[in-house]
Amino acid sequence: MSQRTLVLLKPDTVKRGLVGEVLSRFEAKGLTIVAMEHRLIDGSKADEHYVEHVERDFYPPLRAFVTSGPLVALLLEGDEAIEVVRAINGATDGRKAAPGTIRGDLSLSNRENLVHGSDSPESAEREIAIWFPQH
Ligand code: RTP
Ligand code: MG
Repeated sequence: MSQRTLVLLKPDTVKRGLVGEVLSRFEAKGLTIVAMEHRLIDGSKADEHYVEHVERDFYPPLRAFVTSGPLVALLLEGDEAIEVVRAINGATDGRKAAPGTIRGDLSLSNRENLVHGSDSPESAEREIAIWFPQH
């Protein structure tokens, strides 16, 4: 079933010059880029996106990280796109993520792990409304 999912190329991807590398993996898989925007977000936008995490101990440094520089927001579409993107991204902790995944190949961190992908159809709908309300 065709799905849409919200992906973020977090500020570490932009700072490290890996936007092309990461984007090309999604494109090569066959996912369609429906919308794409390069932007710097403030703390309130981060809180909205990470509403499920705002009370967690790890949230303050995560908030500082995602607002530390520009990121690239993507709206991707394709068959089973939500699960497919999370498989391409790999496990949250880059030190443990499998080789062949974005995080497994390119990140050595549990926080600066390059990408975000919606984790369910409900999350995708909520996050797409936040980042790409026109879609
Ligand atoms: P994402 O939401 O970014 O796709 O990643 P995820 O589902 O694999 O991970 P999640 O549990 O939703 O956590 C969101 C982001 O918070 C940072 N994080 N830091 N213990 C920690 O220091 C910790 N745990 C998570 C990561 O940047 C993670 O992607
Ligand atoms: Mg998540």
